[in-house]
Amino acid sequence: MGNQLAPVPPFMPHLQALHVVVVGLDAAGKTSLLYRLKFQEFVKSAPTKGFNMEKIRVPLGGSRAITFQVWDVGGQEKLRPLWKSYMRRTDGVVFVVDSSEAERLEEARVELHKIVRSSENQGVPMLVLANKQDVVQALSVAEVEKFLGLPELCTSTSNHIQGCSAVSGQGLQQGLEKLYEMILKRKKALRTSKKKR
Ligand code: G3D
Repeated sequence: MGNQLAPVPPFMPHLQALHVVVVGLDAAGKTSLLYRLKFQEFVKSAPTKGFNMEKIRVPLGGSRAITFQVWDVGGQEKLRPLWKSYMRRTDGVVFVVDSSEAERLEEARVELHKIVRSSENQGVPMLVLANKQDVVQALSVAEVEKFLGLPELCTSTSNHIQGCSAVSGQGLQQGLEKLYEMILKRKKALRTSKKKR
């Protein structure tokens, strides 16, 4: 799988390096997804254990790149201030969900809603990746979307859900393209509103 995203519009040269925080419950597949993006293959990894375990730079062609910073969420209140401070400076958020574990979707929903509602993240585009779609008993994207209550999230934050698999790579490119598009749109809107002031 390649990493050819739409070219950066010339009016946004500062967008050459985007910073995106990747969050989700432990074992959702965050590290596997990033390795898939970086190496274009599935790399077996040990589940992240709460702390900031990975920072991965994915080239997008030319001098552009997205730096992904991975955090686990849920069950470790002590770490929350730390990743919240990263969220403050991020261009976008990727929230990874394990679609094959219906019993953990409620926990994921609570964390996702906390993130979207927190003041640091107002307006920051969010891509929800319904991962592990290759697993036979995985819930469909529509089911995951409903479980997570995404349609209820009526905020200024733009969001998009994409089904994917770190094993096959399916869906990842489309998800990233959508995230990229949402980030560009927000940057453009912010610039326009600044100019008007
Ligand atoms: P984390 O970084 O979110 O903690 P990992 O999660 O990337 O370490 O993945 C946790 C487990 O899920 C790993 O298996 C990994 O191989 C598996 N996994 C990740 N993504 C997918 C996927 O898309 N499909 C399938 N079938 N499995 C996936 P183990 O066995 O090491 O726990």
